[in-house]
Amino acid sequence: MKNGMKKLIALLLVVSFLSACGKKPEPTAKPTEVTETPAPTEETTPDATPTPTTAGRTHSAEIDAMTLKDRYKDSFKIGVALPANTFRVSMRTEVVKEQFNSFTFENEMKPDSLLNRDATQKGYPETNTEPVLNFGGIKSGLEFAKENGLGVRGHTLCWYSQTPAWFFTVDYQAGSPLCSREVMIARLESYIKQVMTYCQENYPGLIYAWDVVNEAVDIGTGDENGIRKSKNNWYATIGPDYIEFAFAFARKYSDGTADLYYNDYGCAGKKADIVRILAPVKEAGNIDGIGIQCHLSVGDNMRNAVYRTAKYFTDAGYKVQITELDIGTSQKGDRADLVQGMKYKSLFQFIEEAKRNGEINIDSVTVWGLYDTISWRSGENPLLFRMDGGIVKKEAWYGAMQDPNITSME
Ligand code: 9MR
Repeated sequence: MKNGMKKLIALLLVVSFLSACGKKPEPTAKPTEVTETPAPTEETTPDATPTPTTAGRTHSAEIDAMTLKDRYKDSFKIGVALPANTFRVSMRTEVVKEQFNSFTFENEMKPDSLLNRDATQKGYPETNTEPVLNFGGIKSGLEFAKENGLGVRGHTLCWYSQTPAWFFTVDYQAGSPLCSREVMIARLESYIKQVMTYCQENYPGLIYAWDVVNEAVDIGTGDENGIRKSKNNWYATIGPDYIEFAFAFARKYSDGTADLYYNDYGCAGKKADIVRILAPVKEAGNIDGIGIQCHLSVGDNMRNAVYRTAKYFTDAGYKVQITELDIGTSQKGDRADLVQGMKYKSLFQFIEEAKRNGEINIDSVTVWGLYDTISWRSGENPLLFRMDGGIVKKEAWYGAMQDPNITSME
């Protein structure tokens, strides 16, 4: 078969696959970007020293020998979300140490993990504005980071989700009435003070960014200003200015070694609202950056979802980080892997180039999980590695490395 014909057939296969792709709804983080049928825009460059991958494709031995953190060392940190049990599994820690220089606790640093319910309830009323916390669940991860030179993203101090209902009631008992605005402001201050102080005193300089407030913008079902109301006990007790209080307390107790972030999903569709809602926080000097989560799908346009959004926030005077990257696909098999790799390549190309040009002020990119079967979206295989006898690189990893054998998508 002639080369031109081969390319045409490959192109048709990719296009037909993509048009067959459906998008699954995500529980808390829905991609809102426009879905389009992307077409390859680059020529495939054959490599002189190819090595086989699990998909039977070939990749450059030079790229195989590199790691993500080294590839991007002059541009941004490369992070990964990890459950704390990772630190007991050497197969996982080896890959983490090799490829990444930052991590985020997937769940263990959230209020429902750090709050000690029994001690807080037993201590009431003395604990009324001083809840008791337990840091046992984050110790091994913080030690791992310290020993191996990784930075940590602190996720997350104030969120409507994964914060127990009992924390908001008058006597810390589930089912009791909600406490007053004044008491809840005091509890928020105490919580933020305790978490930041523990980390700063025991692991100085280790945490380089805090997600102070997570997912507070809800266009559609939020209040008249677009602030999340539904199932949001922070809003129910304090009111919409809980966002301002959280950032003010974070600034107050910060030793200055970490940037303070607002973090959200679907940023492409609500970027103007986010900037509008954060304006008073910025005015007060209490925020440094905006985290663009990036729970995406192969049908999303990376230019819109990532580049334009990051540029918008940069232009509004914020630093940006990609905080929870994953790109799901509803398809399985080698072709699906390849298409996903192309999407990862587009995303990394856009942001590396925009960083180089000074268009976006980004210093960290975090993927939301190490390998597919332990992802929160495991049904959509959204990550860079898969478990296959060991932790194996996918086309997605080669795409993230901008392997010339993978074509970019937009
Ligand atoms: O990945 C996390 C998953 O293990 C939890 O069950 C889930 C519960 O809310 O939270 C996931 O992480 C979320 C993150 O903290 C904030 N943005 C959306 C993420 C995916 O839901």
